[in-house]
Amino acid sequence: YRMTQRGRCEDIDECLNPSTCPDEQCVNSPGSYQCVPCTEGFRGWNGQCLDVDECLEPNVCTNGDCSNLEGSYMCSCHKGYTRTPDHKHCKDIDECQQGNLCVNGQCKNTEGSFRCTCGQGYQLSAAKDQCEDIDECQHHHLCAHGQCRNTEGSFQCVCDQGYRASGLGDHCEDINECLEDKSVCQRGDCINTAGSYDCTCPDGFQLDDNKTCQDINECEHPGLCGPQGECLNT
Ligand SMILES: [Ca+2]
Ligand SMILES: [Ca+2]
Ligand SMILES: [Ca+2]
Ligand SMILES: [Ca+2]
Repeated sequence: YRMTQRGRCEDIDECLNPSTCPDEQCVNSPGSYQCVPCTEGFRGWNGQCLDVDECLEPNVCTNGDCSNLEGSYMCSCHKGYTRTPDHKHCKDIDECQQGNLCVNGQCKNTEGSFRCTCGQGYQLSAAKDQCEDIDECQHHHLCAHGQCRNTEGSFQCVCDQGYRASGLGDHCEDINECLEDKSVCQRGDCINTAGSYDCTCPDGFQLDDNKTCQDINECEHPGLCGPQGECLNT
């Protein structure tokens, strides 16, 4: 206290002197004062508590942008990152846990992003977040002697008659009918051709619908064994 001009006692406000509480908040009271530490997020300066600008500190809001708040701060996170519940940090989003990415492939989480590795028959979509079926029929000369049909994750050759799909399934191969069925020309000789086969018939046989050798019934020709003979077809 101090004496006023009128002779009364008056409280001295010690807090008017900045050096009273240089690093804390100064709280004046009748006849006294108190230096009170500032709460978190504030720092004492000449008896007052001032907001700390946390955004000026290094490594605040890594992978995001820092906004200073009175007594606090907040992070706005970059793409691929999300705020922690206290809004004070940015952490990587594990996109692979979302379940709808990299379908038909494998999802690998990375810091700030993710990566799809696509299985055979699939390619990365333009947005790089999915694996799309490759339309093999559009891009390659496949299925010679047949028609290419795109399927999910693969393709199929639908072969012309006389052809069948090769072991790898990428083209159509001639069927060697002469090897598959030794009796295909019956008594004739079989000659394989591309997409078909030919039969050549021995004497006494004729080609029937170009595919089998049929015995010729010579006795159907009248007068073959003369008036006295009887014709016996063999
Ligand atoms: Ca602050
Ligand atoms: Ca990630
Ligand atoms: Ca396909
Ligand atoms: Ca053939």
